Amino acid sequence: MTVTQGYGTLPVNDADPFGHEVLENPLPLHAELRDAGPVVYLTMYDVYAFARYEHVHAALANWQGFQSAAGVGLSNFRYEKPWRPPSLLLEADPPRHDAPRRVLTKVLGPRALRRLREGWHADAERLVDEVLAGGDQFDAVTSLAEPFPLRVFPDAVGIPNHGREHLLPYGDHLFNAFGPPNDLVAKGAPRAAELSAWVNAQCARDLLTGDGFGAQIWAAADRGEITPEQAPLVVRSLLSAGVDTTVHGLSAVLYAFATHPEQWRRLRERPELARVAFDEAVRWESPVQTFFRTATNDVRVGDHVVPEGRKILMFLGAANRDPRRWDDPDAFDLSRDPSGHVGFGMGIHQCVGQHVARLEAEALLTALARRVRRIELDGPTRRHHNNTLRAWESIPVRVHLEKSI
Ligand code: PQS
Repeated sequence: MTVTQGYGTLPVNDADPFGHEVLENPLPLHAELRDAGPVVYLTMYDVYAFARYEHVHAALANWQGFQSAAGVGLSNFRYEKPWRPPSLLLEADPPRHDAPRRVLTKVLGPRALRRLREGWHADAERLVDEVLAGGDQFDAVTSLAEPFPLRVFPDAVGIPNHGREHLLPYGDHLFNAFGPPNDLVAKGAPRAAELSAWVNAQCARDLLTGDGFGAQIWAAADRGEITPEQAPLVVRSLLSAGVDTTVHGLSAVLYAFATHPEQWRRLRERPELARVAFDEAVRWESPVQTFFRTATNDVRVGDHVVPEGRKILMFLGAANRDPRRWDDPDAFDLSRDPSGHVGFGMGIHQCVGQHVARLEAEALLTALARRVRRIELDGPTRRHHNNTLRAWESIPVRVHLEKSI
């Protein structure tokens, strides 16, 4: 269906991208939206959508034309009060965005992570040993993808042990809250205030250990790089965006290998492919599926105009499998170069934690590849539905062990 608007007929789609049917399997909607044209109007939410790689990439690279300060969820901060104080990174435009971003770029950069590398590899070996000691059948989500980030990341930030079970539910609600106020948001709402209060409390200077990411953010405030008022909100960004995302990214790569035995064999032959494998899984699965931008002026897209102040939904998952950009896009293939995927975003907001995520993936995959000859599905998988994240609740697997270790 199309409607007449401006210069021509604007493709229209009535689907609910946040409905359970689409969350269970978004791929058919993605193909429909990509094929409909460079921009599509979504009647259900009165928003525009980009699903082709070219246009998603171009919009993310153009922060002047497609802003974040009106929120990257459906809710437009120009008219609606955000459910929590806006993130200084995610929900900000330059120039306000830049100082907090510079601080995190350094705190989470490849150089800073070098001192964590050895410990995280040892932690991964220990976790894999523990899991395998329990037998050759386990759930890749609850035995590996959840426990590993929870074992290494909160320690690296430097928060206390008590209450860490709040991290995953907080993230789940946060990522639901970028979508419409549907049943998933309603399910999380009763605990939102309590979870938020706990997360906010962990950002105080006196709770954080002396050498973690949190303390380094406070040290940047001492140096005047950000203000002392900004420091707790920057710590909050780590606790918000650093846990669920990596859990679902690790689930994605484990699922990919459990369903592609020939790719697992390649990884075992060349464990240095672990990082490429993780990026290819991020492209293939797109753990962060969607977020919004807001047009800062009337923007022309092909024959159409997105009016100033309107929200545009970016379909990262659709862009990452756009056949106009990728050969055989549905194949999980370690021999492809996945760089340029938009699974971590693009441009000035591109995931500042991506090196942390890659280090976690590398540690876990190399530990697993050392001991496991083969990994396969061992029963029905179950998706976890979230308005933003493409997630798994359960991936039952069976492994065949390397005998010599
Ligand atoms: C924060 C940063 C990033 C924060 C959508 C949202 C996010 C990917 C997609 C995210 C959420 C929160 N990341 O700074 O609090």
